[in-house]
Amino acid sequence: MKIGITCYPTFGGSGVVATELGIALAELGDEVHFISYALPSRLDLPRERVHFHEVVAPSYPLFVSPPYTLALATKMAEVAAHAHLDLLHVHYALPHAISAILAREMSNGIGGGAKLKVVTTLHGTDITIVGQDRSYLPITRWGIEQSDAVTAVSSYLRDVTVREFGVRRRIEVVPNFVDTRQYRPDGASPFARALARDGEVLIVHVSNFRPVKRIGDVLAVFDRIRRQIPARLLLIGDGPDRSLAERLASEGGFEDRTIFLGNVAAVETILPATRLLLLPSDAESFGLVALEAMACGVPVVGSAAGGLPEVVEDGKHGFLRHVGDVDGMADAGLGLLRDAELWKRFSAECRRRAERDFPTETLVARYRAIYEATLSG
Ligand code: GMT
Repeated sequence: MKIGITCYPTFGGSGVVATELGIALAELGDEVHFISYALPSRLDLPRERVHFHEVVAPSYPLFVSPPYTLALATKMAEVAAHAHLDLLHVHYALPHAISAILAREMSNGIGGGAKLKVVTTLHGTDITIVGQDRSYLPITRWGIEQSDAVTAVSSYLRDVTVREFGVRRRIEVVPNFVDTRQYRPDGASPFARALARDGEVLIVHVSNFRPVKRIGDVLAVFDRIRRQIPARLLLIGDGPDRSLAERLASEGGFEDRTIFLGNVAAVETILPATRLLLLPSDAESFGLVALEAMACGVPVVGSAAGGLPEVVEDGKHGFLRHVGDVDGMADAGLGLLRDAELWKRFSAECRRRAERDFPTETLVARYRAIYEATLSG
């Protein structure tokens, strides 16, 4: 197959999943064309059968902002025509699904070829936050309805989409996946191993530092833990609430126990050096980083909300508490960190679950089956 993939090229989970999917498809013999405004953060080129097409949205004094949606649609149609694409698989509904539908309409019938198809994968805030803004809800719903196939990364996200958007069409749940050969318990780099001082445990949080991640809770949980045992907090990623995190650590007097690493492409070299991942978000549709941590044998303490319980089983791969229950999360985390045998058991269960339930091969095959059904439909 010849597949166009569009995603946000940043460090977020939707871009990571789209990139890993594209790489895996190319390894299976498909031809993959990434179409975005920058090279996806985890896409290392050159690679056989993988191409990248940069979208540039020129500015003009009359435009409020450069119309990226239109430039993207134009580029999609152009690539579809030149590379003879079978379908466009877009990750994150807005504006990618809209651009893809426009591209499909533009491409229709060009060269007498078959109609270009559009597969849309819903990832999270495209549905739970952005898509529900009244300014965007009708067009998000239209994008979902007009796509040839739609997938969601968890049952939670599918249910929210059906409930909040009132869509009746089929939405298939295809969970995210992890490459367990790359994410492994013995994969820590010397750099990562040297981050903890003698006797300290490393606790990690990875995110885009947006309000939905509840960065204040990450710091509050860590503060409670570090008062009881020697610990250090690694913060990976960047975003609007990073300065809040820096301020909270400094006001709390534990600045020297926090390390801000910023955006890191190779998180698989850091995660295995840590003992606990904190993910106390308001809601994660899936929580890809939790799965990545689990593949590295790292248990998770986070919120019993959204799709996270579909990835982390409370009491088996970590502990999930009500959103905002920082005392409960700290107690659960301490319980694990203080009991070496319990931690070992959880760690082994984490790895087992990643290998058994979220392997790349199985879930990439699910996407391929959706492509095939869409193309023959
Ligand atoms: O939706 C977002 O806020 C961004 C998106 C991303 O690009 O990181 O995250 C979502 O998609 C990920 C990949 O499917 C999921 O693992 C994250 O849970 C989800 N984020 C939220 O639901 C907050």
